[in-house]
Amino acid sequence: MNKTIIVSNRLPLQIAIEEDKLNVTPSVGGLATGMKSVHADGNGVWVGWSGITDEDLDEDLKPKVNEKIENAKCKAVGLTEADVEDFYLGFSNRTLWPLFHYFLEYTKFETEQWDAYKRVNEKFAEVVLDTIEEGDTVWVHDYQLLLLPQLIKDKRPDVTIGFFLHIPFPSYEIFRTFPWRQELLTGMLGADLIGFHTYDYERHFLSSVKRILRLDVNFNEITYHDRIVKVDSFPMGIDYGKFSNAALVHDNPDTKKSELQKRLDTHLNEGDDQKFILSIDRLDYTKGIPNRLRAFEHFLNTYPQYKEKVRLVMLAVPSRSNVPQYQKLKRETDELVGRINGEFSTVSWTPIWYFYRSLPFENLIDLYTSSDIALITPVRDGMNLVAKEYVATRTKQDGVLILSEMAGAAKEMNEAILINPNSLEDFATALDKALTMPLEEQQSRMKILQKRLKRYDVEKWAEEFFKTLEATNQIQEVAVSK
Ligand code: GDG
Repeated sequence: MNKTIIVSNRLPLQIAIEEDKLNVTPSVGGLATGMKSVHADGNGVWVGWSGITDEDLDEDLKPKVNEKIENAKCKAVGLTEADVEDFYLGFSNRTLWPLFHYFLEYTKFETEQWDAYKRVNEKFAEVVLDTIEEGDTVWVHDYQLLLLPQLIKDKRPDVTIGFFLHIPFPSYEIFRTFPWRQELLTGMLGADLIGFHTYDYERHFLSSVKRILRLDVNFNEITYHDRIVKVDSFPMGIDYGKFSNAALVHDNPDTKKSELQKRLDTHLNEGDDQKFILSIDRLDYTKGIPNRLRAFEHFLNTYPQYKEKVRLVMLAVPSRSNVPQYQKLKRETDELVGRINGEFSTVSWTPIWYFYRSLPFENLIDLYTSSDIALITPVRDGMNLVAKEYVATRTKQDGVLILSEMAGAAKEMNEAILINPNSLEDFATALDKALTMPLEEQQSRMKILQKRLKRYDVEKWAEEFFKTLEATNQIQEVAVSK
């Protein structure tokens, strides 16, 4: 039976070794969350790194770890400490991530790290090539593996390959600054179908292909050697049912309340017009956290009537804390929260509740369902699934989403209040508008958003991608037989 091989940097699980005991938990993050149902449904194998370096994996424990990985329908790619340092923390997160999110000032171009990137992409290729059988389809994910499609195609031209980029593809003017721009583009062109979240990212990619590689581009098809590579946009959805059902269970009076929910309820009941504004992100400079905090301060100064009436509940999930820019961001965030709380707090009110940790899924639902407003304001974001998850949990269709125009999700969520995350004025006006929005308007906006997200959920997204991949294959066969 033909299978789908999903390939991503990390496997959708985290393995911790504590005193010779293995602890396996599902990973947090957009990709893992999104692909979970696709992987569980199909006859698939997921190839990726387990999160444990070769050096940390004891020979005695190895068989046990591999068994756990295989039981989860996964196959591990072994990475050394040097690989993690130079390929992951280095090239992926200090070159490609900032460059593709328009943070040129954070972008480092180091040949040694580029070499590590090539080396690790080859390691992935080896495992994938070992796993492929005739008729299989390979679906490669994200910016850590941009060279992988061509490495597979070189050895197995018969295999159908899809590639999806989860982050923005930057405009040509940004991309052209990248020293190995040709290699990266040709690496991606090993795929038969290349998918992006939005039409803009697709357009930027095609423009780079035309101008850097000087290839023929016909609408969204690229002629590359004797093949046709199709490029399209597939806005990623969420597992809508999972979030809306969890919210329904949460709302049921018979469901036991979590400690967090009890605390939230206590504060919500303190005053009739106490409102919660929620923000959830990985602690990443692309997510616009300092801007949001400064804007919240500006809002409290501009609209002092909201003092003691609103609270910003901010969950920042630790991420890439070995990269210096993330450490700097952590310090800046801590300082801003401290300063704003110091400036405005009263004996009975703390304006910002700040959690720097990852929370279990149930607590995430507590936060989504208890918040009157979601304030999701990245300065750049490929899509942003948190915005979609918030909408899915609003069982009574109340609540307002304030969303940055710079998130890919904004393209499909016009009924949210869209703002420019660099404008303090936009923030303040949007917060005031959200806090005074009549319930009927909240509900009419929410209903449209929910209908759209429900129809185009993550399964539909994967289905559309596969359908297009299949169709691309047929174009290929026609082109070859001509
Ligand atoms: C990348 C792109 C694109 C967050 N905190 C907790 C938690 N989460 C879950 C959320 C959500 C996911 O993590 C975050 O997804 P995002 O899409 O918001 O952001 P990235 O991690 O940056 O993802 C992004 C995505 O890939 C998919 O293509 O949308 O643009 O940057 O699902 O629910 N989950 C739990 N506890 C937490 O504390 N359980």
